[in-house]
Amino acid sequence: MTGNRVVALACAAVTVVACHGATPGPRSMADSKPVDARITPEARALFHNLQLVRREHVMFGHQDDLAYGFTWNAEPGRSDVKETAGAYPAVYGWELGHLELDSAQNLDGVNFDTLRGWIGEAYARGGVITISWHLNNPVTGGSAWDTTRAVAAILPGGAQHDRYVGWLDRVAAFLGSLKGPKGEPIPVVFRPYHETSGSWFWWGGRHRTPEEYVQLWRMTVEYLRDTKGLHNLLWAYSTDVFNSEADYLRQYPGDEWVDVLGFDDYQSVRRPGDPALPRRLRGIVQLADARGKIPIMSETGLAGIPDPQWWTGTVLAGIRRDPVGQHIAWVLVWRNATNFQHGDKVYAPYPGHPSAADFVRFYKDPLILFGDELPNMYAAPAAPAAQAPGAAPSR
Ligand code: BMA
Repeated sequence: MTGNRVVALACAAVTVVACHGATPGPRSMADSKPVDARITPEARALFHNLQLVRREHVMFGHQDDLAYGFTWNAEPGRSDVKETAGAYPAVYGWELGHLELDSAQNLDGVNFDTLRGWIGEAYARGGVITISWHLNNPVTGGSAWDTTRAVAAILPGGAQHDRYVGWLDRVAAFLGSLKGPKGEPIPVVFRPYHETSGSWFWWGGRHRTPEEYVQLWRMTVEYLRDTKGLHNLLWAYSTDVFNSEADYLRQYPGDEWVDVLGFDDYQSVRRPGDPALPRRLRGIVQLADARGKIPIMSETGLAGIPDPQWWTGTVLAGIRRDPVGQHIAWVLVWRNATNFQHGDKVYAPYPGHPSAADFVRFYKDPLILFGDELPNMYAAPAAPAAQAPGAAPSR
């Protein structure tokens, strides 16, 4: 949070009338609030600041940014994004898969103790933390991609329920151990059971009923929030690509159980000008605005980024194309994998990468925020309750 590129929230926070535009925004800041009534002050501030920032800007995120890059692994201070654009991302995505097994490292080889340090570092720098969880199949012990039916078995009364609760205890211990400099719990946008519309994970699509998914979600929220007392979480529901509201909401846990609405989309970004990208961005923003939630493009990317103009020509142009869709809070690209499983390659550039110059243009665009441009996301915005109902501004 340095320099004159830091954005001001004054417009969104105060001069509502002047900011009024054609786009429907959150109904009001009073209506728009986190689902946890006992949420920590920092996590509550994060929620409201995400709503304010997205009136004017879109934050850029990268998965595993500090953990490894194209040519390096676990080297302090390093980041392919920073080394290419000059700034760290605004949003840091992390992954908990295998924490449930009490493993020292996650399924991608990231050590959990080191990860705790990186999360603290990113938070201290003012970044936003979001965490996914590719947990193993609790019935077979296979991976998240083992689609043997398992959801019913971990619901209360199911044969694996106790095992699942034990897994949640480990997740709770980790999420509860994330502490800021004053000992405050670090806010986390927690995004379990993602890409649920697809059928490649055991919690997805064909492998459970929508009702079972809803029960799993609610049970998980209740256990971590109410039983384990974690109040530093914003809850992010996410599907894969969707083409209608009904499609998106098929297994939606309900407005009382979700803070953030996300979708993962690696399809509409394969070529410039695909109308599905602005259409889906518009769709998720409208869904979120109607509910007082925060819309995000929770995962995207083009493996290897073979198009040298991809950042501005496909991503930025797609975001700008729709006046509603551009109110997405963030767009996060996937990890710069070093193990090349699942067809992974880099999703963010590194110095010398063919798209590096375009990535710098993307960074410099006033719409897009990196870590050096963020307002204080963890301080309560000025008088959020005074926010009038109405529209997000046009940009
Ligand atoms: C997937 C792939 C996998 C990885 C998993 C969790 O999308 O990147 O290689 O293990 O995410 O990070």
